[in-house]
Amino acid sequence: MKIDTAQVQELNKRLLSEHQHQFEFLRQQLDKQGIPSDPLLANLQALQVAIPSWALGAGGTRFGRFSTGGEPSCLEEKIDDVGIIHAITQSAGAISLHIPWDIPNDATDIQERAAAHGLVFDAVNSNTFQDQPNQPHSYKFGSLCHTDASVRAQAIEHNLEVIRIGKALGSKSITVWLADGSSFPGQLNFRTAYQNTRAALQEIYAGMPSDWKMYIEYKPYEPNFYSMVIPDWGTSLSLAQDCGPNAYTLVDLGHHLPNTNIEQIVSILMMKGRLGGFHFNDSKYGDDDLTVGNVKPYQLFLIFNELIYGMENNAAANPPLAWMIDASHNLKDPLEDLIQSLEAIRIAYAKALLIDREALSNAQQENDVTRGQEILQTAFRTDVRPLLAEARYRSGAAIAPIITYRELSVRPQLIKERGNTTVATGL
Ligand code: PSV
Ligand code: MN
Repeated sequence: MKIDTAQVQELNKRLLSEHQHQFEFLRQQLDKQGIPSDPLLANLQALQVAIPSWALGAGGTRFGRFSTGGEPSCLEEKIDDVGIIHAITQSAGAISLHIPWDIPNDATDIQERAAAHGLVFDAVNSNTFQDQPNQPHSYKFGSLCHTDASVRAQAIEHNLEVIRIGKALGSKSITVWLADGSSFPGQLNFRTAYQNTRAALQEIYAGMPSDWKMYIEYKPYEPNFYSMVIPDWGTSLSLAQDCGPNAYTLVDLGHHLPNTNIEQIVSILMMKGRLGGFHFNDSKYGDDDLTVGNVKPYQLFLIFNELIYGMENNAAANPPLAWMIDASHNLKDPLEDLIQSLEAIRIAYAKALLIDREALSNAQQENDVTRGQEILQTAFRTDVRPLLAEARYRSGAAIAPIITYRELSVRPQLIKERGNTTVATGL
């Protein structure tokens, strides 16, 4: 299924006058504060976030899985689904593949299909957290950290294969997330596990084309519950530094212990020039992988505050970040959920762009704590939704994405085309 942009424009017509009224009101308010709207709109139009190929079907928990109906059953259909999101929002111009869940049969075909939707391929992700049929060695006791060199060699080769697949598609980066660790004290030697992992990552790094980046993701627990080999940003950073200049830390918002100050992590990683990218999601308790910004929108705003500060004060030459969503859930229509996530990311970004940075810096210098808080919260409490709608409208996308998605009857049509029982690969 492909969305006809003329249909989107047609639906926009009904919403246009109310939208223009709301946008004009916001524009005047911002003008009074000395904030011109056009640069904000240009920034929003430029922000593209990659959609993960594994989030297009209903997610499951270990207790069960409830299908949405019309789920994509192959990579081609996953690309079509991202194309639908992009046509409605013009802000999801990339797709991130997980291998071996999404191995293309013909890379050129797949690239052409993606290009027809205006999509490019973002980071490719390796998977050494599950055993695959006919795989000689098991990852039950780890992959890159394993005590047995032949298991490590198999996991290294898988990552090199992922790089080859990514190259054929035009990707420029690989994300490595390891489930490696231990569930019981005494199960492994921390140092040996770290050293094995470091040597393996160095081998994978050496196999990357010179214009590629490696993103090393961390996670404090799950599936291992006593120790993870890469539990935190410090471990990830040290491994990235030991690999080389093109290795970076990747921050997944769900991969922190409760109440961790993620914005501070972002700030320090950017200062070191080693923040590679983001997996956006939201959580209440752990790695819940819920819709971005639905539980902690203020935290998301504070993260964007540091991201923008980092981009504007970039002595360490931190490269442009890879923005990716990594969410999944078993209740909502995945496409609606992803549209909501995109909206939340853009709201946080737009609000953070409104922060009066000079005034904030002065307040910090003068230790005026109250003023610092007022400056942040003034930006956070501004309703920027008309700005987002205007950016979308100017890009030829929907003024109101969820309304448009529903009025176009996307899900019923997908169910008609694909049936009710298809299952998308993923977790
Ligand atoms: C692990 O929890 C993770 O965040 C990693 O990014 C995986 O590759 C992804 O989820 C998909 O399962
Ligand atoms: Mn992730």
